[in-house]
Amino acid sequence: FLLQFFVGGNWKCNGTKDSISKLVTDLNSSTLEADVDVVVSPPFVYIDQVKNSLTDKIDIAAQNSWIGKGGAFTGEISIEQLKDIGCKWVILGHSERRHVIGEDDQFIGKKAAYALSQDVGVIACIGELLEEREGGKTFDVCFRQLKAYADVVPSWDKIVIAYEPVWAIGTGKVASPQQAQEVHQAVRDWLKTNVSADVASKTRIIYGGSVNGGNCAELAKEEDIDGFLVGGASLKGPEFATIINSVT
Ligand code: G2H
Repeated sequence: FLLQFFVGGNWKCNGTKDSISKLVTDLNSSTLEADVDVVVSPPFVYIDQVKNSLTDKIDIAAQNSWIGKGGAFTGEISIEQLKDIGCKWVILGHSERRHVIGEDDQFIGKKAAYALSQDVGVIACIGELLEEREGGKTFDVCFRQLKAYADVVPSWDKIVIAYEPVWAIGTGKVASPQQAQEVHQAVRDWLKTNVSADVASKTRIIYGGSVNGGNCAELAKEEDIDGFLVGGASLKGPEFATIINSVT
C-alpha cells in the first residue's frame, strides 16, 4: 500500500528575519496537497518567528537537538525547549552534522532515542560518501548507520528515514530514480529483516540530495520513495510547493 508522503524543507544555516518572513508568506499563499505531511526546518533562532506566522498545515522540525535533558551544555538546545516552542520533529544524523561537525553514529543514536522518548519525531538521515559508493560500500554504510538507530530507539512509530547520498547534497548531482530506489528498497528490506515486517511496511523512506521542482516527479514515482528532504530548493516557496504537490 502507499504511505502518506512526507516532504521536509531543510533551510540549513540560511536566512534573515526578512527573507524568512517572505518565505513564510509565499508558503502561506501556496496551495498545498492535503494528504502530504510537510515540515520545514528553520535555523533555531527563527523557529519562534516561523511558528507564529506559518500556516498550521506545515509543522516545524528542528535541525538538531541535544542528547538529553538541558542543563550545563553551552550552546546546545534541548528537546524540551524545542517542544516548548512547538517543534514536532527533529532532523538528526544529517551528513553535514556527520562529516562537517564530526558527529558519530552512537552520538546520533543517543539524540534520536532521547527525542523519541519525549515524543518528538525524528527524521533520521543516512547516506554514503562518493568514495564509499565508488568502493561498493553504499549498503554497508547505510546499514551501519541504520543499525545505530535501531539499536537504541524505543519505537519506530515516529521515525522517517531520509536517504541522502552525500555526493548528491548541494551539488546539483541528484541520484537517478533507479539509484535512489535501489537503496530505498535495500533499506526497507533491512528493516524487514532486522526490525520487523510491520515497521518495514509503515516507515516512510524519503530521498534527499539536490531535489528540485524539475526532478521531483520522476523520483516520486519510484515505489520505495515516500517523499523528500529538500535543501536549496526549499528556500524558494513556489518551488517547494511544486515539490510537495508533485508527489501524489
Ligand atoms: C541534502 C538536502 C537537504 P540539497 O542536505 O537535506 O540539501 O537539497 O540542497 O541537496
